[in-house]
Amino acid sequence: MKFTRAIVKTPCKAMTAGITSAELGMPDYHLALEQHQNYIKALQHCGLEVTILDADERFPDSTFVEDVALVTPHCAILTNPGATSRNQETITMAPILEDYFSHIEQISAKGTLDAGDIMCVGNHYYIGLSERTNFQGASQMIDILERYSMTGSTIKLDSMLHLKTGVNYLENNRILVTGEFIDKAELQQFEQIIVEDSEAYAANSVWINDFLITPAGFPQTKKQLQQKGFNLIEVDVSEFQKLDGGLSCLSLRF
Ligand code: CIR
Repeated sequence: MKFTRAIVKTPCKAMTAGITSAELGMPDYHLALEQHQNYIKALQHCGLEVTILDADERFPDSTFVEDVALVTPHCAILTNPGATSRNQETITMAPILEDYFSHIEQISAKGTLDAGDIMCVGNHYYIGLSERTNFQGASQMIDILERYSMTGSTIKLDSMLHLKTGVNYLENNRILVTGEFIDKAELQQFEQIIVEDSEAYAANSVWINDFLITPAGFPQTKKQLQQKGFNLIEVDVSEFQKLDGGLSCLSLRF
């Protein structure tokens, strides 16, 4: 898999009112802007051309662009985000994707889906059934994928926010995995790199073109990944963690 582009969206001041369960305090907007800049630099270091969208004060969580669309080699699929305050974020993403994709599809009500619940493994897409993504949303997604010669299947979440909150594909049949996903039957065919509970946030690391972007501040996971030979780029995203957002959520990569 080779990535050439990413789309990110500048955090807005209203991010301090974003949805969270983290109990880590309110994010510092100015520090978040700085961390976002460093995140962009990391994407560029991986060889990506990065499109930076303006902040949108109407949507506190809109910097987490990953949730509003699934981008595949054959088409882009706008989602129908499951949280009310985020549901209209797709409206601003639609015209942007038209610049890059000739086929654009959309998940519609009563299906809901956040693309943070989708993990791509080659031509196959694992879809988490979560509080944000319902069965109808996942079924619509699988139908769309199949129309474009791709496949999808579901994994039921117990308590995590999104599928990729706790499991991410690192290519070559390896997954970085924590918590409830370690024992999932659907994930047993992969070589598992297990992230201990105290560092669970680091399970959301992003493989891009033989680099692995990983959150700063998780020494056990870092050591483990280094020992396995990954080419790590650490980025401090503490202010996004305060909003339950991980590294992957901050970009669309294709
Ligand atoms: C939310 O709850 O929707 C945001 N505060 C965080 C979204 C994180 N996105 C992701 O895990 N894909």
